[in-house]
Amino acid sequence: MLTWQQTDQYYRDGHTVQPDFLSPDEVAAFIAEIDRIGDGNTLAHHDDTRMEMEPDQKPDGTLVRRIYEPCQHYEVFRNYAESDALLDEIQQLLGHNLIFHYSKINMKPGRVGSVVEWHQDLAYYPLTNRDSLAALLYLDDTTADNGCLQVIPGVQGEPLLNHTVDGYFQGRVTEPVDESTAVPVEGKAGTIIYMNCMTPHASITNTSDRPRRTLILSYRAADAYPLYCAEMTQSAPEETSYVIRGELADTARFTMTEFPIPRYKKKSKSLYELQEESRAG
Ligand SMILES: O=C(O)CCC(=O)C(=O)O
Repeated sequence: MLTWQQTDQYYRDGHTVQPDFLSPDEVAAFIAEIDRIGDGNTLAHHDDTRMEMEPDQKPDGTLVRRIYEPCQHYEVFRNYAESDALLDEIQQLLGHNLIFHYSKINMKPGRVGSVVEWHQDLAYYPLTNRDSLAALLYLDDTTADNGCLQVIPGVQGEPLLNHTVDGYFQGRVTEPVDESTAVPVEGKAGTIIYMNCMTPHASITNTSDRPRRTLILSYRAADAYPLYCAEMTQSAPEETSYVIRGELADTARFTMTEFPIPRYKKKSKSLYELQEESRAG
């Protein structure tokens, strides 16, 4: 369970970290499943309903950038997302009625692993309140040089940062970000990070030879209802969401008087592609 210092840090800073949350056997089982999923896929020939490849490689390159919705497709991840060890802690942060929202695995292979630019998750999927979080589980020892998560603490209660240009959603913050306040979150394989949906975060390219694989599971309080579910809204239209503990709420809880709706200029595969297109203008 989280200590009071950790829950305090989550409410104060918008994130908290717990080392050694996964056992070495759990990490090994996840890595074995990831290897199995990726096996036989190349940039030229891969299952694009299940994964996205690193674009900067030869057609026969095998580097995967992201595995989509692992909890929907692979039992080992779904069982873990439903485990009491994890839900008991999430309940400490979000209350006892919980919705599972979505999942992904960001692979960040050595030397090429893609950059993730500053963004706030709630910008992708507006909800009626901010009781939503991502649990990020490091599956490799993770430091600045293989692209650890960076967060800006203490701003989760403030208005959403601008993520638009000309009214269209860019998937990244488009106003200046004060990176002097950013904190790198390093950790050994097995570390878990709980991060509020309003916490600005980013990670740089992997400049090391080591991969930085991260399983990301997202949950929200049952009374945090989607405000908007269009085609490109994250995991719209609620395809992957279900009550994972407790009950569905009869009432939506509103804690904001207004919230920006992400309007997309064109369809893109993922955050990576959207941010790449945005950088290219
Ligand atoms: O993998 C990372 O470093 C950040 C993940 C993230 O923000 C995302 O995939 O939305």
